[in-house]
Amino acid sequence: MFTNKPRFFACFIFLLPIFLLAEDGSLLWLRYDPVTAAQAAGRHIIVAKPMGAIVQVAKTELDTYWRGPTVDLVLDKKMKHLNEGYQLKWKKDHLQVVAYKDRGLLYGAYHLLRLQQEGRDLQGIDLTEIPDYDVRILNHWDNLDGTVERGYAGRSLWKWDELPTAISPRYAAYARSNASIGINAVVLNNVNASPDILRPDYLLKVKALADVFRLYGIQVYLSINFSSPKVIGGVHDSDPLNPEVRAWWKAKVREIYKSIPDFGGFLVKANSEGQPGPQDYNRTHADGANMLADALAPYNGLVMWRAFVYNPTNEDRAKQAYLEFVPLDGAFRDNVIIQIKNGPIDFQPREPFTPLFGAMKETTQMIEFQITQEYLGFSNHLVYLAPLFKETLDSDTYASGKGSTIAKLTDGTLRTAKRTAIAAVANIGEDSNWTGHNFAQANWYAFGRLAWNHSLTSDQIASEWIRSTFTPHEEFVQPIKQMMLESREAAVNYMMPLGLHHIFAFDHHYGPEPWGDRQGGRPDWMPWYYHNANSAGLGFDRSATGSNAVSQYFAPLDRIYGDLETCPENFLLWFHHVPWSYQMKNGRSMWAELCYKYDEGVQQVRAFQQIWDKLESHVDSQRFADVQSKLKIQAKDAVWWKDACLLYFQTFSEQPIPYAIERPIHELEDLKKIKLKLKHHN
Ligand code: BDP
Repeated sequence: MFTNKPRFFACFIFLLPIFLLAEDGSLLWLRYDPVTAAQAAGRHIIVAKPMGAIVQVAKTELDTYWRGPTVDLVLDKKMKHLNEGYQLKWKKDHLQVVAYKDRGLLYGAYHLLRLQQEGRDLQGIDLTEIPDYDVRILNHWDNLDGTVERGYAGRSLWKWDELPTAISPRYAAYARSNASIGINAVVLNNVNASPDILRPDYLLKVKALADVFRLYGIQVYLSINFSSPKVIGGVHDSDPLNPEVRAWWKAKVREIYKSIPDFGGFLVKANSEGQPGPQDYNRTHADGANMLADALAPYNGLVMWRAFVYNPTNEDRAKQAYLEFVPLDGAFRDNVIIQIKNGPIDFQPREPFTPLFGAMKETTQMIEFQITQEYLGFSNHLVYLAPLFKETLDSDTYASGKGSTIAKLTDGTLRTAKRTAIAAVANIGEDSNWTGHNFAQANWYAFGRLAWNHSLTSDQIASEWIRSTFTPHEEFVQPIKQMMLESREAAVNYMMPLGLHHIFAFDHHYGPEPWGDRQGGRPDWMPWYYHNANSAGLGFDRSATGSNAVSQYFAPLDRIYGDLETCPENFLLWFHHVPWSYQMKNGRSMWAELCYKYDEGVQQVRAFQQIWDKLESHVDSQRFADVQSKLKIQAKDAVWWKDACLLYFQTFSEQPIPYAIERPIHELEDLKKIKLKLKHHN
């Protein structure tokens, strides 16, 4: 007996470093320790029979990981108002989770495990959680060949070639992670959709995924190609008013629901960036969306019709979605939701909100965010996105008077909706840590949490995530949280301060190229179209003297944005062409302020490096090294951005870079020669 002990300890000591080394981030925020027999003794997870498959998952999770008292999982059909939510209640000697739906019990179980993981005291707990949105959906831009458009975490999780025969264990792990933060729907494929996804052989693969996801309360949606009837259906065209086309969609939808009875619906990118759509047949977005909506209606399916539409016309790109969609207000079926990107251009580091929000009074609208960091340094830069998401959700549109925030316009408070929804483009791939950067996991987490409860603060979400993902030690949590909270503003500073936008390298969007130009290329894909630098100044004049995009905003925002003196400085160059010498509120010239902002961004990232290095002892070696090396890239990139933009804009401002800030270390001509060989798949 005694002889065993030292061996046991030796083995433990030997294994410990391996365990720490093998910390590859794959566990995400779900780091529950299984209970021991002793911990489980005397506590029960009680469920009334018969038990559905989702409730079974909830019970198994608690059976395996719950170290607290007995938990009673109760389904109460009188509690309709809870929707997919739940109540957690302390009852003398046990805890009760009450829900109206099976999913509610699952979410309640994850809530308990989260509280346990964060080390919270549950005595006397009494809370009710009801999700703010009905559909909380991730959009995967995954192609059928395994590539991911704008994906920076490896190839697609979906192994189309192996499905439906081989079911990767990661499918369930993925679904579980989503369920743990309340995500209840996913679009599997790229919005630039291949018609093949609707072929019978692919639908079998989709069904296999749906069967796994269903256990975690997740519904599957598909992006469709509007030309599918013609391309794979052998129909003469795809005109939404052609009865044959309509019949084809009806039959296709019937076929889908036969094997996937809880199928969610379709996401559609039509007449945008070269994708086919109803306008090809002189029909409207409403004609196209309603045709699909009619096919889906008998099954309670939804159409998420994207408003991300623009063409290379003389009209300011920022105005086009509004111009195309507002005249169609009221023309859409009630199972159509217009899916609108947070900003009117394209997921820039900072944009004002899209003015289409609230401008359609009789049409359901939802917001689309981008979690994947297409315009934020890919998975190399640490940028915590909750502040960006919150900034848009909390923006007051004034659509129905003061207080008409985008959150309230889309969550059913100010506009009635058959179902409300919120979407984000996923940052997930087959990398072992799922998201490429360990801190990019926080953005997936933050989206799920905000989709559930948009009044959570960025601070609360960061704190939860850090505690669950790393450690609950305050010496670690506080500085890391500060770093995360500052990181989005830092990225804006070193990339595009003061409202600058879209000055990225062509096509792949990594790194600066404010000088970028392609002979014969679309102007609305060129940086000069957006920054308009000349000897007079910098910025896009969207005021009444320019494109007048400001007029699309409700009063008083049209006036506030439209006047150089009242326009918030973080949107200055978004709405105005501003003289280099224009005096900012702090007394500096616009040129000097631009220089200081870029410099501040660089200094912020340097400070992140220091914060991280100082906390090494709190983190396992693998994740420490991963994050450390990415911060190095970010710091180098920040200097690259600063030098490229300041040296280039200086050729117009013809003024010195203020002597108080760090001097450029690059030559403009050298920076112009950088041509990264990054592929953008679509
Ligand atoms: C842009 C991306 C492009 C997407 C498009 C979209 O650059 O790859 O296809 O948005 O959202 O952000 O449709």
